[in-house]
Amino acid sequence: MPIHNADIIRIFEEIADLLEIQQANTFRIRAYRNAARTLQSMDKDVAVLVEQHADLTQLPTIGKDLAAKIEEIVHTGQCQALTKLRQQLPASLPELLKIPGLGPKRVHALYHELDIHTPEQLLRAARDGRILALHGFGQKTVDALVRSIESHIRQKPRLKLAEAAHYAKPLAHYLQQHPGVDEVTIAGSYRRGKDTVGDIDLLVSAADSQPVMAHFTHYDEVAKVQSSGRTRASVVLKCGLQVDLRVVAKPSFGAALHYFTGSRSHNIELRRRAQQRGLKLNEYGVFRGDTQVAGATEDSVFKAVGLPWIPPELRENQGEIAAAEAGELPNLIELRHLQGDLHAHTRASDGHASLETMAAVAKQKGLRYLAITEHSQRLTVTHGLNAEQLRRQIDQINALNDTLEGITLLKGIEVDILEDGSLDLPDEVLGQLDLVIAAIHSKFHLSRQLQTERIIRAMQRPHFSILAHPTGRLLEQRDAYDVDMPRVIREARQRGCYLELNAHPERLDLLDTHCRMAKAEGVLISINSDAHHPNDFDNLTYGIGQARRGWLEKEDVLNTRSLRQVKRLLTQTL
Ligand code: DGT
Ligand code: CA
Ligand code: CA
Repeated sequence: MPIHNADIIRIFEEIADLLEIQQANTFRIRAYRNAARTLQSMDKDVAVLVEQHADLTQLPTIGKDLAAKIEEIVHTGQCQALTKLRQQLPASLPELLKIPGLGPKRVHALYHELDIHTPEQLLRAARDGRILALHGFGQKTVDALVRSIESHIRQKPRLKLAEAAHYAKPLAHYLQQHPGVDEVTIAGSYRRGKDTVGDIDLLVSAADSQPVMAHFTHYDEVAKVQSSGRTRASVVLKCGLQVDLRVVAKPSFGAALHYFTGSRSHNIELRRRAQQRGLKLNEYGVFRGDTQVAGATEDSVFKAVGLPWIPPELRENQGEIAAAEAGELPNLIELRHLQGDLHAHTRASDGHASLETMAAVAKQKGLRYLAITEHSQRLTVTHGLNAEQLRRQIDQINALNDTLEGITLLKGIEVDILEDGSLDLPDEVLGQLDLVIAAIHSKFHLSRQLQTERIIRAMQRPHFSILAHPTGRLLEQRDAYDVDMPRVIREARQRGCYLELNAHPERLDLLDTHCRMAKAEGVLISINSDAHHPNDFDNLTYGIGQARRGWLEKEDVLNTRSLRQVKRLLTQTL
């Protein structure tokens, strides 16, 4: 796919933003902005000029240095200058510049004085008075700031994957109903299994695009048609979600699917690989000269550039192309590999069903074991159990297990990690359980060091088995708490305990990058539903998606083991 002027403009603007936050030389900053404006006003892609070896310094505002950068971007898709800046400053900082009332000077101060780099952190600091204490911020400024951050956060409409599925699946089904449609696939970040998506990208294969377009724009849920052409359209649904549709002919379906699945950065890398082989790769196919050599299926596209098919979840340009080349792609975990679930609640704490019901539904979902892990006493809002109540549940589960067939309940607890890193129930009762999962439910705002030490102290307790929702984030609602995850993972390896990937679609709080880190350290991950309701076992699908994005294989996941094996692995933590 060609590098468009828009791609280069984005890079130059980001460089200028970051330089401004660094308070660099104003002439340097202006040079990038002017160059961006020049590219904006051109009526063709500068990439074409580069390919014709034209002298870019003939363009207004483009000197030698910027010409070289443009060539670099066209050839490599990247810009070293930006890569370097991104290593010096958090990537989220330029977003702060978009908040009315915040210029580079203020962003600089917020970052250096208060370590603020996201709108969420900024809002927190504005509300708890830390900003007011900063030089140059009066009460009026802070009040105005709170209002603009709130509206900024509101208009950043990324949708959780599960919510997006709720709208995208029926729409895909609706399109599939049209007689002229061969195939419908949801592409984009949705297909890559990202935890949140910015919009939905639908791809349709049809011989005649026009009737499909009309069918699409007449969908009942469409609130606004933003654009509608011969083969592409863009609408906004009543729920506010944007949907982009492309209709392509069969011979191009695989190439288009690959292109619109992205990520952008993976696409650029693959296109470069095609070029090295004397091929041209774009959304219509793979071409040698004017002859199409592949493109009807994704498989054919990869094959044409000498690679095996790469699962969409890996396509983030994080080493997947090299791994494919070396024949070392991971054999990614699938839902059917899970033999059990190690985190669930019943009515005994804040769940909605009985032990019997949860066991029956888990069994029906194909699971062979289910750990019951209520909250502990400290969490009064969730009716957490005290030692006596937990002992009673242990007896109940023992009795129930005698009557169950095809599924075994494991006795557990989701015990609170207290501020000092101790656990919310005495060792004596924890020692009677099959597993102890432990989690933070309070004091989210401790410093990175204190939070990390708190968790590590908890991990060192004698009966600790699994760290539950290890970053504490709620997607689009609550930031992760600040914790040194590499250190926690190393500690888990030494201690011989495990980390949870909480599959609840609002959490998914062991990030894909953490999964990869844990895998590299040999720390097993438990993919848990955190079910509070029988329907919640379906959460596991989302946990699997996130695990796949983290390159996890069956062997890397604790609860792919048989009951016997998992019991043995849990014994080592008790
Ligand atoms: P999102 O919607 O923000 O969650 O992320 P994506 O990845 O779905 O991004 P989106 O919807 O803007 O575009 C869908 C895919 O189309 C993207 O992953 C790669 C491809 N694509 C779109 N625009 C460009 C572009 O300007 N350059 C390249 N190389 N690929 C693009
Ligand atoms: Ca998208
Ligand atoms: Ca899109």
